[in-house]
Amino acid sequence: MIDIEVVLSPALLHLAEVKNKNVVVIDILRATSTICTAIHEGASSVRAVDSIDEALILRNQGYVIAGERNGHKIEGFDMGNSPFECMNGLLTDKKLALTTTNGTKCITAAMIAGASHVIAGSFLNIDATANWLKTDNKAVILLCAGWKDKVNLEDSLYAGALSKKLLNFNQLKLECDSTFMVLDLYEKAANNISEYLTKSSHYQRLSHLHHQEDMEYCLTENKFTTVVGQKNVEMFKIN
Ligand code: 3SL
Repeated sequence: MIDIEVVLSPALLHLAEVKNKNVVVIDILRATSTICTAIHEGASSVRAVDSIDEALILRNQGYVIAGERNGHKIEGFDMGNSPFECMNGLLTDKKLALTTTNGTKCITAAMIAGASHVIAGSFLNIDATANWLKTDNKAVILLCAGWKDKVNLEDSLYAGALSKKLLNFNQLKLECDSTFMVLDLYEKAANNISEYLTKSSHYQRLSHLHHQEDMEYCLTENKFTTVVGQKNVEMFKIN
C-alpha cells in the first residue's frame, strides 16, 4: 500500500514529512512538462535552480540556461520555458539549467527537505510515472507548485489524475483530505481537461502571452515512457 499525501501549495510543504519519500513536483504549465521534454529530446540532465544568478554561474560550467519569470523568457538566457524550445536536437547531450517562477523552486525545496527521489510530474508520461511509483513502493508526496504559493487548478488536477491511477492499482492508502479533494476535482474534469482548464488563472496568463500551443502540448497524455527524476542535484531518466 502506498501512502500518498497531496500538498496543494509549496507554502504547505513544511507541514509534510518529506524525508525518504518520493516527491512528485507538479508544474504542469509548464516547468515539469518542459523538464520531461528536455530529457526525452536528448538533454543529458536538467538542473533546477532557484535564481538567475545560479543559472548564470552554471552557464560558465557549460550548461545551456533556460528560464522565465512571470511567463516571460529571462533576458540574456539561451531559452525560455517552452517545451518546444527543447526540440529539434538543440539539447542533444547538453546539460540544461532551468529556473522558473514556481516549479524549479519546488524541486530544490523537495530535495533540500530530504526526498528519496524528486520526480518531474507531467501528463506527458503519467502512466510511466504511476508505474514507477508503484514499483518503488515508497510513500509519495504530490507537491503542486501552484502560482506564487497560491493553489492552482492544473497542478491539483494532475495530482488527482495521478492519484486515480495509483488507486486503480489498488495501491493507495487514502487518508488525506487533499487527496480526496483532487480526486473529486479530477472526476469533474476528466472528460475534457483542456476545456476545464480554460478558466484557470495560469491558462489565462499564458493565453495572453500566446502560449496556447505549449498548453495543448503539456496536456497531452503519455507521449513518453521515460520517468524523469532527481537523486542528487541533476534530473535524468530513472527508468
Ligand atoms: O512557474 C513556473 O514554474 C512556470 O512553469 C510558469 S510559466 O508557465 O513558464 O509561466
